Amino acid sequence: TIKFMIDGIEAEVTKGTTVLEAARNQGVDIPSLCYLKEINHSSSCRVCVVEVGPRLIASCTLIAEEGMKIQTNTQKVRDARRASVELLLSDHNQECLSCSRSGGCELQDVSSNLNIRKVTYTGEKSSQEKDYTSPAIVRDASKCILCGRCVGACGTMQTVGAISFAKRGFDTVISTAFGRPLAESTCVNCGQCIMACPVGALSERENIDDVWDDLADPAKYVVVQTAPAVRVALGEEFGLPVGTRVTGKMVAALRKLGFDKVFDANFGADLTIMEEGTELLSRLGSGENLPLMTSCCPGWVKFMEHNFPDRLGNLSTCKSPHEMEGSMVKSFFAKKAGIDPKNIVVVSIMPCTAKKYEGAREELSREGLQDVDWVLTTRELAAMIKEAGLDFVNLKDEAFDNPIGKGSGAAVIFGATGGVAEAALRTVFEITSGKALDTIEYTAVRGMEGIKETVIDLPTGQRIRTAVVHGLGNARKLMEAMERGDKTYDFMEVMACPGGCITGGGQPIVDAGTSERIDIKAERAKAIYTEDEAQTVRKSHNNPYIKALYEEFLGEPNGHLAHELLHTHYIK
Ligand code: HC1
Ligand code: SF4
Ligand code: SF4
Repeated sequence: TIKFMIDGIEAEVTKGTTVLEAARNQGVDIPSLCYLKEINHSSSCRVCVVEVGPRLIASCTLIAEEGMKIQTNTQKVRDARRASVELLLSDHNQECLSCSRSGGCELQDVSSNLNIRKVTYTGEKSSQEKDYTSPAIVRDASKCILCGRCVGACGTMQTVGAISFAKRGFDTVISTAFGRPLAESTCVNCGQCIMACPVGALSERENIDDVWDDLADPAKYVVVQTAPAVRVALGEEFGLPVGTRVTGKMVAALRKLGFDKVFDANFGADLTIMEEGTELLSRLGSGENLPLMTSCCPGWVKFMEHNFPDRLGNLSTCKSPHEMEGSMVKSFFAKKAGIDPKNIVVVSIMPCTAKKYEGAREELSREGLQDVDWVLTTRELAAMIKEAGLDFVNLKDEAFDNPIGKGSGAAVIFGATGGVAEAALRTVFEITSGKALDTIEYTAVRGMEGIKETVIDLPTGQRIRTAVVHGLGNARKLMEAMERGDKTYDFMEVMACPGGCITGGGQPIVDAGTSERIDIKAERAKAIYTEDEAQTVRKSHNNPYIKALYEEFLGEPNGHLAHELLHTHYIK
């Protein structure tokens, strides 16, 4: 450790700590904008300056040294910070009242905390370009403050690099290669750039009004389903602590919004396990297309299409859970309820922006009908609840509708990295052994390590060498190791977002300061596993409604009808 002085008080920190971190640990809140832990350290905004001797230095890149004397709150420091923020505001589209980030904007917070009351500059503005081409992500350069946080998320963390700095000086913008529309770029729609953006320069393509319109149309039967990860994060939009489970309130709210049926995508997750588990066993048998790679993350699927097209045959042919469920709503349920599938609208509430892209994919439609019609993010659902004036926190818990409303514990853990693998192993092991398992928790695939491995020995003598990876940067590493022949697996779970869907690009946005203090991934994951433990049925194949679906309608897993309705091929 080393000792140094902050505002006349001695601080002891481990060597290598930045002054910004040290001060914050000490309870001194230095404002910042471009700094995002583990993602961006460009010190470009100069809002976090401190005085060291006669000099003003950005504290986010300044490493604390023995005996250093730091002043964080002098007239000179305050003036410099204000000048930096005023400069940003001078070239900022200040339509705050109608901005999607209003109330949750870091630039608003910093300007307000620095008591900035007027911005005198009235000169030329830089790029005002807006890009609405992507079905998932909207870019608005007029709001961009060039902090580079999105570039760090997309380039360094995800290794996609769809957006980066372009041009110079006053003309500098964050853009795609050659300024192409985002829809034509290598962007995989993961939304991690939105999560990193401190302002409203990146946001999801909103479909709230599309859903309100369908709800208001008496000719339409509107069904909603909710992803596993939404229930452990939605509460944050209403001030509840990170990691609060709000499943029952969420269902109650959806019913009050006017949906005709409130189904659970967890049912679809159980169905995926039945299909994908069977697929895994058959590939193990034939030895073809191993490792089997999960295909429920549309960000990962698109990443494969751009970067590893020769490996597309390894992807599971299973549609993702909410797509399987959409397909079941428009076939099995429609038939049972006597409704023409043409009049059914399926809305998915997802923690994810890429699901908007997935929902519109041609491969996920049948006879001219998409399996899923609209995808709303967790944030959009919160906006609808607020618009409807519901007192969310005080809603009484309600239960999902049947026959597509029950999911097992294995289904809910899909929301966290490792969950799909664990759910599959719970089922595959039991199916092959023919007897019930006592230990059903595969802890080796849990947790936040980038790449996790485990080997499962089946009673048949077969082995499943399993890898679990989250975050596309880690996925690329693993793929390259496999291409080199350094690694061999039979089964691979990949989720594009770090931590899995719990930190998907459609989840409540957590500002940079809060994400330093609270381990968001860990808290939401804990809630996911608690939700699993709270279920009486914890294995997909034991879900009574899944059994009934196969008995009454589908026949066998991977059977003829299942193939027609629940599987697809990505062949880009
Ligand atoms: Fe996911 Fe999935 S887990 S992809 O992360 O397989 O979005 O939550 O709904 O479809 O079930 C997302 C979450 C979600 C699907 C499931
Ligand atoms: Fe990059 Fe993901 Fe944003 Fe696309 S959505 S620009 S891939 S971070
Ligand atoms: Fe969407 Fe989940 Fe994939 Fe992220 S990990 S892109 S939230 S499906």
